[in-house]
Amino acid sequence: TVMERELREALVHGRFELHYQPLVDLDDNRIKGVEALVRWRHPERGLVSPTVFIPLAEETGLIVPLGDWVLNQACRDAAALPDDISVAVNVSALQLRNRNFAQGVLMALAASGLKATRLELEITESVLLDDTESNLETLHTLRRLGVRISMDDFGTGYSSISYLRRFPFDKIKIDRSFVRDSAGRSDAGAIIRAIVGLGASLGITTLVEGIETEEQLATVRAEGAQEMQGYLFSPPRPVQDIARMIADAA
Ligand code: G
Ligand code: G
Ligand code: MN
Ligand code: NA
Repeated sequence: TVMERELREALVHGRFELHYQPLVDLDDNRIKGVEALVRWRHPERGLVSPTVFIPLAEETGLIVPLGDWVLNQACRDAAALPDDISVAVNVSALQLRNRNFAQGVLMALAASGLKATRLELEITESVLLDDTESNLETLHTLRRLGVRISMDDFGTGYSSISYLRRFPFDKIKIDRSFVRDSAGRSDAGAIIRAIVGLGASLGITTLVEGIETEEQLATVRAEGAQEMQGYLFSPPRPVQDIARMIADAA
């Protein structure tokens, strides 16, 4: 297709860029880390959202070289941020299934000088659905090296909870649909409270995604979540803007 050809060209010509969204500690409102979110700088269409091209990149296998670029760029950008700021990178199923994935992560860390403990990999349930044993093995290898593993979009799939038994995730990212759907309801927060409790009993940090209002922030704070992410604090921004935000807060 036309878009597939354009994606290949964009890779060759370096037309992707990363924006970063803060992950915020609910105790002190400080930025603990940032999530890398890829955008495509298209010559005619402007900045294209990953929701448009990631599915095609996954179908065509282009996600493997694109994901490798994302990993390397994110590690380089993070290495220039203060030492106590981590960077979270989204990983697709096809990337993890690749035999050389762990090696690629190590190379990105070595090339950038970023400590493994400052890198978080975000995995969705769909990533664990296929080829499970070798995927889990790869994740264990990376975790032994100090890389942290987060379960992204928690609660949107069918088996989120059973995966918590199969792999020792470091963080649960509660999907933003739970916050959205809780607005103005009397049971607001009940599900978030339950997931936070589950995380706590397993020693897993919980972050709530998609915080857009002060009311939602108050709810997740009251329910005991440790971290939040959302437009209320900041949308994804270019790395220079994020670096300035971090410096201004220090
Ligand atoms: O950045 P938001 O702005 O629109 O991202 C939309 C979706 O694209 C999210 O589900 C996000 O996880 C996914 N996404 C963003 N960047 C990457 C990336 O580098 N790799 C993968 N696999 N998915 C990404
Ligand atoms: O990786 P994940 O699927 O969680 O991707 C994060 C997505 O959520 C990105 O598309 C990002 O732009 C989006 N996002 C981040 N904060 C908010 C928010 O407060 N509200 C909404 N609706 N989307 C958000
Ligand atoms: Mn994510
Ligand atoms: Na998510």
